[in-house]
Amino acid sequence: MRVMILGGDGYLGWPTAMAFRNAGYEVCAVDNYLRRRIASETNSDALMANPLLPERAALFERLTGGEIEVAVGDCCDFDFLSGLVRTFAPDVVVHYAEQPSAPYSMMGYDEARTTLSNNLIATFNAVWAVMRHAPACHIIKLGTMGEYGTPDIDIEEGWVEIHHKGRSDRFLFPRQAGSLYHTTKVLDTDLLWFYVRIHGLRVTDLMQGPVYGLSTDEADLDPQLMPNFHYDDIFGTVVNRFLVQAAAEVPLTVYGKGGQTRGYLNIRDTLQCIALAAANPPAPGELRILNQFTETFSVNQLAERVQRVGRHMGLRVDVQNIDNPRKEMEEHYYNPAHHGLIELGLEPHVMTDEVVAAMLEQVLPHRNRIAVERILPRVRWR
Ligand code: USQ
Repeated sequence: MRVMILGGDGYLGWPTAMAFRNAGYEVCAVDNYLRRRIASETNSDALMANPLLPERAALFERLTGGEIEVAVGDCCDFDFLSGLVRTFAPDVVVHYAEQPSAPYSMMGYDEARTTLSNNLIATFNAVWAVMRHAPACHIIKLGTMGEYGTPDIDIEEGWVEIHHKGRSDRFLFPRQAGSLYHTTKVLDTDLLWFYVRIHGLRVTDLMQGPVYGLSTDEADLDPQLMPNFHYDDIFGTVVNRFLVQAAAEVPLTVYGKGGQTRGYLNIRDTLQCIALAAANPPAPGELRILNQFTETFSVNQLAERVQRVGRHMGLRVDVQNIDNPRKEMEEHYYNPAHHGLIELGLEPHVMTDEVVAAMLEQVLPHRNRIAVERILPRVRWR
């Protein structure tokens, strides 16, 4: 099997590339370093310096003997992407090549436009490149649980049966995202559904919650193979931020009341989910939607847990409720379904105190690199 990873330099893209290669797939990792560039422009560089893709791939090959092909270029450039799909002939395209930060997308016009155009055109080009050169290829697209928002009803796995005036039909579950970034993922889903309906593509759209952690089988081989780990307010996600804040003994930044509840997963489970999706493709003409998380937590529950474990390790960890920079519900109903990946064989790594302690142990050696001015929110929704 041949897998092309779009966004192969990212927090998830690089670990995914290594995991597929170790599982025996031929792998091509594609990236234009957009996230590195905008993280540097916003003073949001990752905690540890990560080598560029060719260097990472060369190191991985030295350590494992497995070759990862690297292509540096922009998925928004159709000639580049379609040429690559034609020559590499993938069986699976994993599409992560999106501007991934909700706060970045809310900074101003330029950042919003970059997010909108990058995310939608990358998806559009991936669809067209596959239709032209590899029509049987399975597209695995990373969506987000944030597409659904926080409705006051149970969230289904992508689809819902609607009964209306004595008739019924199946539709995409209603979506109402809370940032422009999350909205681009809603638009991606609509775009994919259109091309699946009309052209019979086979697509898996994974509605993923916030991911945490920095340990995978391959990343653990060498510090230079670690995923890029952000803790700033723009590219860092909440669990990773809390770990770094605890390590720096800076109060944990709970936004608002802290009742915001989301579905979380360990980075190891992201890798499992992608592997399971790839090994079990949907039929041509099917848009399969899977909710990709293993456990739900409120922000307060996460903060309590990191505080408890951090204190146990001798760290001075306080929790501070700060003015919420986002426009979101701080107390709400949240009950999303997530059966599909479990049925495919996902075995969750749940967030025990031991897991939190192990993540803190990985962060602590880097504590003198933590720039505390990147911790408090610098972007407001309004
Ligand atoms: N939050 C805090 N304190 C912080 C950081 C975040 O209370 O210091 C809160 C946020 O207000 C939010 C929740 O934690 O209610 C999650 O925020 P996040 O920054 O971890 O996640 P989010 O911005 O929603 O985006 C992240 C990824 C994105 C992915 C998404 C999944 O950056 O790529 O799509 O998680 S989900 O959240 O389910 O939409």
